[in-house]
Amino acid sequence: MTHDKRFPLGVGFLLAALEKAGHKTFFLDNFLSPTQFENTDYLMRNKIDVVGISSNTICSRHTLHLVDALDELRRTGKWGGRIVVGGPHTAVTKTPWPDAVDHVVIGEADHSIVDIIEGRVKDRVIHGKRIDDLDSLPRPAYHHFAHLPYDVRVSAIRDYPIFTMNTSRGCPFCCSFCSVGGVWGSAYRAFSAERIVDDIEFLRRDYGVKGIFFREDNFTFDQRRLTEFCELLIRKNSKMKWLCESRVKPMSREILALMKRAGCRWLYFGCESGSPRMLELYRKKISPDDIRRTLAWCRELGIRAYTSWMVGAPSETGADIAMTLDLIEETKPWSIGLGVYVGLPGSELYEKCLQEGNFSEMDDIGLLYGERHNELVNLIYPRQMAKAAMVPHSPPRVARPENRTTTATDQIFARLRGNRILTTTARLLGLLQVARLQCRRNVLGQLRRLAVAVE
Ligand code: B12
Ligand code: SF4
Repeated sequence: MTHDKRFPLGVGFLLAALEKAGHKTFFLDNFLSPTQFENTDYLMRNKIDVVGISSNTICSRHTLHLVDALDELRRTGKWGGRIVVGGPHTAVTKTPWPDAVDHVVIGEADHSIVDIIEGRVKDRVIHGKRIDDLDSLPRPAYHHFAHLPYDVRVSAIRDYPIFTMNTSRGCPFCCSFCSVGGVWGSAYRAFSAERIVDDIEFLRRDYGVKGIFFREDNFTFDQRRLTEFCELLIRKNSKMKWLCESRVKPMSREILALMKRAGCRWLYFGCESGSPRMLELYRKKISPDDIRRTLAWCRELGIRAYTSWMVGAPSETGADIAMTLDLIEETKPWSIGLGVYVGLPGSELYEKCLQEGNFSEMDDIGLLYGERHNELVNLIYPRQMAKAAMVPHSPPRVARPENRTTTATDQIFARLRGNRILTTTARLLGLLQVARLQCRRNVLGQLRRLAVAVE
């Protein structure tokens, strides 16, 4: 689980919609720090009549405990409000929500949350209306977040505070390991360039923001919007520094150069693998050459590239892992994150693994784990993080089906075990990820020496 604690902007949009409609709102974030509000008189003291819980799959256990605790308050007559659940998990869960939940919203709730609060909705399960004109939405309620101890720094930029923004929804790509399609669908909708710049100006004026981190799946997808946005910032002499998540393809040197001129200092790229076969399995629609080219442009232009890579997916072999390590070594990204695959409900690869029985464990919230997940985690992550990433987090387990088709990680482990040098490389990369160390020259030199000896 990430230690990055950024504003939950989805909730921010809902708070803003409710405030615009004249409602009084309260906000607590149990991921930021456990609040235990359900064990206090918080709800009664503040006369709160609806509790909305935002849940993703990883924190869905906690959501269920919270629903239970709130229902207990109702059963004992201490509180008489309604419970509403929303967030990414509602779109992908296969488990029915307990009866104590009055409303479940699947998808975007910017409109339905107001309808629910104002009593216009009778259905229990509501499919939130897809919002095509995102510019029509009020700005997220930053005032709820700004004073709380969220992460407002990023390693790539010295100045802070850096606030997060979310300016688009939906992703037209269908990477097989990713659940965003299942949560959001593939229709890409986005704020206009003018709206983004307006919001940036607001954040600068009201919060003294020094940088913007666009936390969304694909900030650069609409290249026309991206160009307009960059040109607008340059025309206004904005000098705001910014970072975003992107893809190595489609990407061009020209657009990267424009982004740099407009203040872009850091880009996140999901590279995933150096093996063409794995990239195909992941349906990334990128090749190792696309990774090479885009990372080279970033280096040339002085844009820092954080690259994310994955091991342990079904059917991956030791040779595939070696290709990943070779590509990392060759492209020398500014920063590296190496993660172990976990199957997320709502993703194509998850469904495939489920159908084929190609997994070793399913935990109580439906996440799938590959063969020897724990060993890979131990090998790659530092101790504290490895402990948290081990499976299962809590019983019950579902046993691995007998008819599983591959033993991918058998091969990976044969490679890793049989080759101390590769093992050391993997450990080193894991440390790099967590410490978010820059790949400084000495570290890269070390990596190169290790990788040369891999085969
Ligand atoms: C920024 C971000 C983060 C930030 C901030 C998290 C946050 N709460 O916003 C940080 C860095 C903390 C983070 C952490 C993690 N994230 Co994250 N994150 C994102 C990202 C890129 C954008 C979130 C966002 O702002 N979306 C835009 C807003 C508008 O959408 P939204 O938040 O879903 O809210 C809308 C609806 O869901 C609904 N809604 C939301 N809450 C509620 C509540 C109620 C009551 C109602 C009615 C409706 C409702 O209405 C909102 C407005 O329309 C999404 C990808 C994505 N496309 O959403 C992944 C995503 C949410 N993250 C994901 C994951 C897996 C994680 C981590 C587990 C990663 C990890 N390995 O550690 C952790 C979990 C941390 C935790 N315990 O919550 C997955 C969740 C998948 C799932 N099935 O649940 C996503 C979808 C990405 C993916 N690859 O699939 N993440
Ligand atoms: S990994 Fe990124 S590009 Fe691929 S489907 Fe998910 S959000 Fe879209």
